[in-house]
Amino acid sequence: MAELQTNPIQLYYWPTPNGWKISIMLEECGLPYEVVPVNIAKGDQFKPEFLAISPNNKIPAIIDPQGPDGAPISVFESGAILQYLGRKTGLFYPADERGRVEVDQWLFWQMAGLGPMAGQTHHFRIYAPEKLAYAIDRYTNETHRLYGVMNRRLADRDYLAGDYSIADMACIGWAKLWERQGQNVEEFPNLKAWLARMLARPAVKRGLSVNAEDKGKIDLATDKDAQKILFGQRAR
Ligand SMILES: N[C@@H](CCC(=O)N[C@@H](CS)C(=O)NCC(=O)O)C(=O)O
Repeated sequence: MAELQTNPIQLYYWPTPNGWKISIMLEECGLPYEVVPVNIAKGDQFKPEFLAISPNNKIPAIIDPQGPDGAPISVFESGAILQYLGRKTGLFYPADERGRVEVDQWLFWQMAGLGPMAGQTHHFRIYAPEKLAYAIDRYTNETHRLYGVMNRRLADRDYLAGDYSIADMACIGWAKLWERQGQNVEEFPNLKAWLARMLARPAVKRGLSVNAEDKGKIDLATDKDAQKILFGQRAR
């Protein structure tokens, strides 16, 4: 794939579960890319040049200088980026309709379920200045339910949808943080085995380690300025 992509893809990124989806996919596909760090704790996501490609002020986003018909294209929303890269490369995203629908269901399940719910679980368990029992229970229980869904799905298969796909890639970064979500992976043996399978993949290891050192630059649980930037947002 690298030989077809002569100009690197620009990956607007910070090392978080949503950012990892794309660093993992780019590593799996062997596509050349350059990381553009977007420090979301410092407000880089509100810079006009970033908003021009990611109007929702969130990472990840990409610019592919070799987009459709060879013209540049930018893409935001991690699920849309995964689908775009899957279509572009023909990798990890089946071309046949049945296979594609299978992957789409589990990709959207992650995008609308596991990601947002586990994100709220992190928020109320770790970052919220007040420990609100109702919110903690609500999101911890919902994350538990979602882990159960995934565990059942994986009872008779190695991957969420057909072969290893973008649906699995979307879930890895979230599921690996099960402890922070107040979960016990021992309750979900099929998910545990899947996670071990995913984390053993060299490209997943590389994807998860992209700019890992940046992670340590923010402690969202204590950094009041970062909390204000990330948790107090209103329409601009
Ligand atoms: N639905 C979006 C969610 C992305 C998202 O939540 N990104 C977070 C980091 S994991 C972010 O950039 N937050 C910055 C902000 O909210 O200002 C996607 O999947 O791309």
